[in-house]
Amino acid sequence: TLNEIPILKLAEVHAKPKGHQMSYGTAGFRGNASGMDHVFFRMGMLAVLRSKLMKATIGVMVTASHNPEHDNGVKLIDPHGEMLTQSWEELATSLANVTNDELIKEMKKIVDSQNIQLSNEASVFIARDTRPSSLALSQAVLDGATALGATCTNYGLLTTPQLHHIVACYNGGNHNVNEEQYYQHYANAFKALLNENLSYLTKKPVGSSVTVDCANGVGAPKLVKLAEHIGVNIIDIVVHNNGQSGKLNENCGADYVKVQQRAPVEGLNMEPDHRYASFDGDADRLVYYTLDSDCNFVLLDGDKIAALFAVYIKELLNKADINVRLGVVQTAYANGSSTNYISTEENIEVACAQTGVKHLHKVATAFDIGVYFEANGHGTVTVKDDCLNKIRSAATSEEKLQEQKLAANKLTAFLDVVNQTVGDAMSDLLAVEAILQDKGWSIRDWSCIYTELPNRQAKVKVADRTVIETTDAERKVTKPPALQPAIDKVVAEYPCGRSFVRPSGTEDVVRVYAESDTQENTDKLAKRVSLLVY
Ligand code: NG1
Ligand code: ZN
Repeated sequence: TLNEIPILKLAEVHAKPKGHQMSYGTAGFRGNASGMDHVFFRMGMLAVLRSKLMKATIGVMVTASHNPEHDNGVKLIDPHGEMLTQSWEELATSLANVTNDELIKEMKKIVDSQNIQLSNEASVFIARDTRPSSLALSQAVLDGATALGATCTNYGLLTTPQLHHIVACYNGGNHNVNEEQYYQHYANAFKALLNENLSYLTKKPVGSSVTVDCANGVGAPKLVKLAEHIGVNIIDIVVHNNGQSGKLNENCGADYVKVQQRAPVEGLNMEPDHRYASFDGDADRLVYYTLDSDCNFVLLDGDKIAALFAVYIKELLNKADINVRLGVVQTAYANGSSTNYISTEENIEVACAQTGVKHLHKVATAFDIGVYFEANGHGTVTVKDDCLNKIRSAATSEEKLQEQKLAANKLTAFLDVVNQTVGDAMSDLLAVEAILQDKGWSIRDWSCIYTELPNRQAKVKVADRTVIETTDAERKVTKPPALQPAIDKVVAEYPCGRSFVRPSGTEDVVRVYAESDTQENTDKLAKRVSLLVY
C-alpha cells in the first residue's frame, strides 16, 4: 500500500499552484520554472511507480534543453535508455494536473490500472543541467522518489545523453557505470576507430582544432572532460561559451544557430574553412558551421550529419560485403535537398517521422541500421543486435578478404562511437570528426555533398494552437479543414516550394516551415503561410 502520511506531508511542501495545467509534451514537461515545483515532485513519484513496474532503474532528467534560462523541464528515461513509453505520457499528465487532495487517489489509479506491485523495489537515477532553478527542482524529484521509498542516486550535473547512457548501461548489468565510465567508453571507442584507419598515421586533419559553442550549458565542463580523456594530441577541441560570462542558450547554442542561420553572437572570431560546432543547453543536439571563402556563413545541420553518417555506413557495408537494411529517418523539417541526396543520389532508404526523437527512434529501429536526425541536430544511429553480430563476425570471418574484414572492423568501431540510446552531441561530434578524418575531408568537402534549398522557420502565436491537427508525419493539416487547401494554393506559386504548419509540442506556438528556390521567395512564402494561420 501507499504510505500516505509522509507523501501528503511532502506534497504540501511541493504544493500545486491553483489552476496550473501542463502536459507531457514532445520531450517531457517544459515551461517557466516558477510554479513547476510540484511537477518535479510528482515525476519523482511517477518514476518510482515506473521502476516498480519495470523492475529496473528509471532516469529523471531535469532540463529544458534549448529553452531560455528561466524555463525548466523534466523527462523520464525508460530502462534501455529510451524516452518514457508513450502510454505513460497521459499518466504523467494526469498526475501533474490533479490537486493535492486528489494526489493519492490518482496514484492509486495508476497503481491499479498498471497492475503495479508496490512491494517491488525501486531505483531512480537523477541528473540536472546548469539552470539556476535546476538544483532545487532536482531536489523536488528526489523528495518525490524518496517519499515512495525508492533508492535514489543523484548524479548532479550531467548532459541528458550521459544520463541515458548511465541508465541503459546500469540496467544492462554494468553496475559500475558512472560519469567517468562514460568518458572512458567514448574516448576509447573514438581512439579505436581512428586506429582502424591506416592512413591516420600519415594524414591528420583532426590535428586542426574544432571550436565548440556549448551554449553556456552543461556540455561545456563535460566536453572538456571528454577531450582530456582522448588527449589533445589526438583531438583538439576548443570550448566556447562555457557559462563563465554568457547566459544559457542566449544568442548561442545549436537552436539559435540553426533557426537564425547564423553564428553565436559572442566569442567566435570565425575563419573560413575552420570547423565550428554548437551544442544545445543539455548537449543532445549538434550542428556544425563554417565560413566559405567569401566569408558567407555555411550551416551543416542534422540533415547533413545524417547524410554523412549514412553514406559512411553504406560505404563500409559495401566494402565489407555485408548485406543489411540501412535507412535514414527524417522529419518534415528535413531540407528537400538532403532527402533527395540520400534517397536519389545515394540510393539509401529514407523514411519520414513525426517531430520528436521518440518518433524517429521508433522508425529507425525497424531498420537493421537506422540513422535518424532532426534537422536541428538531434539524432543518432541504431543497430539491431543480430545485425551487429553479423558485422562483428564479418570482422573475423575466415571467408572474408583482409579488406572486407577491415571495413567490418571499422564499422564496429564506428557504431561504438555513437550513443545508440539517444542523440548525443558529444558522441556525434566524435563520430563526425572521425569520419572527416578517415575520408581526409575538410568541412567544405562535407558541406558540398549537396546544397540546401533556402528555408525558413517561423512561429505564430495563436489563441489555441491545438485547433490545428495534422497527418502524414505532420506534412498536411486536417483541421481546420480550409487551411491545407489555402497553404497548397500559396505553395504552388513558388518554384521548389514546400511549406507546412504544426502546433509545437514544447512551446505555445504554431510552427511554420517553408522552403523554395531563393531565400527571398522562401521568406515570402513563410510570411504568407504564417498569415493563413492567424
Ligand atoms: P516542437 O516544439 O514540438 O517543435 C522542438 C523541436 C523538436 C524537438 C523538440 C524537443 C523543431 C522544429 N522542433 O519541438 O524537433 O527537438 O523541440 O526538444 O526543431
Ligand atoms: Zn536538448
